[in-house]
Amino acid sequence: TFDGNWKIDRNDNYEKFMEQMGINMVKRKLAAHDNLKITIQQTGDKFHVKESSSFRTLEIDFTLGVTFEYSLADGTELSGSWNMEGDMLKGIFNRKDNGKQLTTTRIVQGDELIQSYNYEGVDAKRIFKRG
Ligand code: MYR
Repeated sequence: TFDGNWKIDRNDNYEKFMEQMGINMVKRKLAAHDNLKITIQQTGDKFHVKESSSFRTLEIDFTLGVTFEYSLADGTELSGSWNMEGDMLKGIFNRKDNGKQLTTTRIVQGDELIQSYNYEGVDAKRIFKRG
């Protein structure tokens, strides 16, 4: 289950990923230490996610398979959806500014939530611990 409070523990290749996304160096440095916390509550195929970081606090509701809009902290707008594939959440989103695809997955492994990202050939991970 994805339910619970998750705190960022470490990143893998996240700066390269943000660079591929076109995010400038100053913002990348800040974002690499954004102190991200997410709280996930799943009810059937509906999810409620609270996100808080040094940039902002917001709450997101989505239903598996249903397209919704999501803005990144830098204002980049995405549109897409999450689906469940076995134990994995798989998200396919498109940037509204250039139409390019960003894919992301979430999986719980042991006591960690691992979120992976791919954009234009660059992969990254952010790894969260319960907290
Ligand atoms: C959620 O489930 O938390 C809300 C929807 C998330 C949509 C996709 C997230 C992609 C985040 C990419 C971060 C990139 C920073 C350059």
